Amino acid sequence: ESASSESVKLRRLPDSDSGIVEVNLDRPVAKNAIGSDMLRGLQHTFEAIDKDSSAKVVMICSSVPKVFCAGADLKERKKMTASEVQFYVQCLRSTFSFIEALQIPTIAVIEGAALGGGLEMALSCDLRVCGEDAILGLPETGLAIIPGAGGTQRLPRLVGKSVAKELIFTARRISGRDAVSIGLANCCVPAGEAHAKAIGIAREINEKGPIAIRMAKRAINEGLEMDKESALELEGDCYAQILNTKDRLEGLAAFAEKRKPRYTGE
Ligand code: CO8
Repeated sequence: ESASSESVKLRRLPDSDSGIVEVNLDRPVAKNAIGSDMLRGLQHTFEAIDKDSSAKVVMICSSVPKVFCAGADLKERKKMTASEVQFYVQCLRSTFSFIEALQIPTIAVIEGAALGGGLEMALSCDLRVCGEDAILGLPETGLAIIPGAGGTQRLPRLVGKSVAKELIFTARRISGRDAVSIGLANCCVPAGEAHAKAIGIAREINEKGPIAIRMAKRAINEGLEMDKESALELEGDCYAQILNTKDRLEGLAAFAEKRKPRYTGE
């Protein structure tokens, strides 16, 4: 285990799971609220993951019981000037955009509260796995601010305009089950089992062709921001990048030989 900061820890799973990396939020005194130190920790950790070509899938988890992340650090915020807040929010925004733009898939593992910036971090991930005790919400309007780290954009892209507006205007907190029913979370499992569920999904991803996974993520994320014709062209470009890979031939060979493929990412 390597420490990126006091409150953010990076761990690589052992043996056959070594393509799976876990980012653990660990700031129990503030329910994983993102203070400046944690924000720096997140930046360094995700930069390290981005440079690590052996990382195939990332899980963002919490080491603190009953909470994923309580959002921005409201105690630190109270002491900040408006320009310090502005700088902090800029860093938060760019960190979440960096997470969203990582080439490999990301999974947020949500047990307990994911509120404000905490939910916005989860929204920057590709998948969200909830425990039944999960509480998700954007409480910002209740604090007389708006979700300023992607919430007004990423939430409606996921659940649609109307449902996102209701959640943001009312600042309502919803359960893991309700999050699944509106398409905010991928699945909801009994409390305490979200981590195991996410590992299962990460393993499924980890055994697929890594270049294919990266190209699929790129085609989906970039394609959905384009008109359909351009997006289909992008899909074609992404496909072309897979054509000359060793892994594609390995996939065909494994099928013919009725065995599991062994992909190397080449
Ligand atoms: N910041 C700082 N400290 C916090 C935070 C927080 N966000 N959340 C909890 N804490 C602290 C509490 O103050 C408490 O400290 P102390 O022991 O000194 O009193 C300690 O953590 C434990 O908290 P609780 O006793 O409340 O623990 P519970 O288990 O009862 O509840 C909750 C946990 C549900 C997480 C609850 O603490 C809570 O609702 N917290 C506030 C969540 C919130 O409103 N977050 C949204 C913040 S706004 C935001 O994230 C905006 C980001 C985008 C920026 C854009 C700005 C323009």
